[in-house]
Amino acid sequence: MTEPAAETSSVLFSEQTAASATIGLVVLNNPRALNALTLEMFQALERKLLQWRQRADIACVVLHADSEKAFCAGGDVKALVNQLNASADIQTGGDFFSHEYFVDYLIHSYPKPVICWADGITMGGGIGVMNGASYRVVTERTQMAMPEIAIGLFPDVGGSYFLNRMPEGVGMFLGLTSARFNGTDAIAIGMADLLIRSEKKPAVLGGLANLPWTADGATNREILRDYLIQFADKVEPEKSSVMQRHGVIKEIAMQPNIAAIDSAMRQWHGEDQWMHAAIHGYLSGSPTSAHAIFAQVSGGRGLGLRDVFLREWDMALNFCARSDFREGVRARLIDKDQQPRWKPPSLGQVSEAEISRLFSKQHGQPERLKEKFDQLS
Ligand code: QUE
Repeated sequence: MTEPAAETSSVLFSEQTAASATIGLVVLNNPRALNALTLEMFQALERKLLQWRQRADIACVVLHADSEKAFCAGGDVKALVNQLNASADIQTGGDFFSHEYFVDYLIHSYPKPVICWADGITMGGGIGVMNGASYRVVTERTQMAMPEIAIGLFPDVGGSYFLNRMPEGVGMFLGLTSARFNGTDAIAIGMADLLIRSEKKPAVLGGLANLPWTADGATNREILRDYLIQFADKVEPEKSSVMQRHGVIKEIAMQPNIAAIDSAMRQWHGEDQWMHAAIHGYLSGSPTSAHAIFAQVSGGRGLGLRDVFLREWDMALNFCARSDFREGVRARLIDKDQQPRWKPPSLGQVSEAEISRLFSKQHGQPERLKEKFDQLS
């Protein structure tokens, strides 16, 4: 039987109970904003995921959306920037990002298997909630990107971690260009586990409650893998648009500094539409973000996930306080004039001092977030 959905209407929770276990279902339901995640949605997710984590009868959790268009376009940065502009209090940003990163980390460290059904647009903060799931499912409609450079931000939600675990140069390139990638690409670069055609979703989710669940999370993860694999398409990594271009991506992105990457981006001339769109994404993005992203990704190489989220939290607050972030959100999502006035307007004018400042801990250590992380282990 299925219990009725409850809690905030922008995230719906329900439970499906069969003989051996209960499945917890989460539906992102903010369709006017392509399911972009608000503070209230993160708070509701946190409450429910913490409850389900303690419940012996919950065998597995599913994150999905009912939309054909989007699983999740990101964090609701439009709402965030409107609030920042209205309140002048930087802790508005601190609160938003600590809830976002805590939910992401909670999913990464969840003791029960989590399925994320990432059908349609899955970008930025959507990738953040997807990435920690045990089974990241993409479909033939999945469109992914880390597009933060376009809004003067940086690929947060663990980007310092997962961009460094892609094939050589790919993470740096995707983070600097906001290039789109599809489900086949996601599997080829390690950002998804299974490609299942979207029309199979009712059958896949409908069968979950009747699997032979045990009391052990690790066993359940295996049971679930064997089940999901039956529905999956075989993916040929050589069909990946990203991996077909791995040679040129490495030539551009594997450079000792951002100035060298910038030259390589500008020197690329070709007919390839995918590369063209990617380089346009870089060239129209914030130069300050570009410089910071290089430092973020190259400096994030040795960090564990917990340290990554704590560092990104400091960065995010600095971006809220002073950077191109508000201007980028204004230009892309509020006024939609697509004419961000980046300050400074070119990479050569970005000072090292400004980049150091963006990594500084001037807003204090994220003590509260640290404590919450510690309570999970
Ligand atoms: C870059 C981004 C985001 C973006 C556009 C970018 C992002 C995000 C949204 C978004 C989309 C629709 C909405 C909304 C936000 O757009 O992270 O509130 O209704 O969430 O170029 O990083």
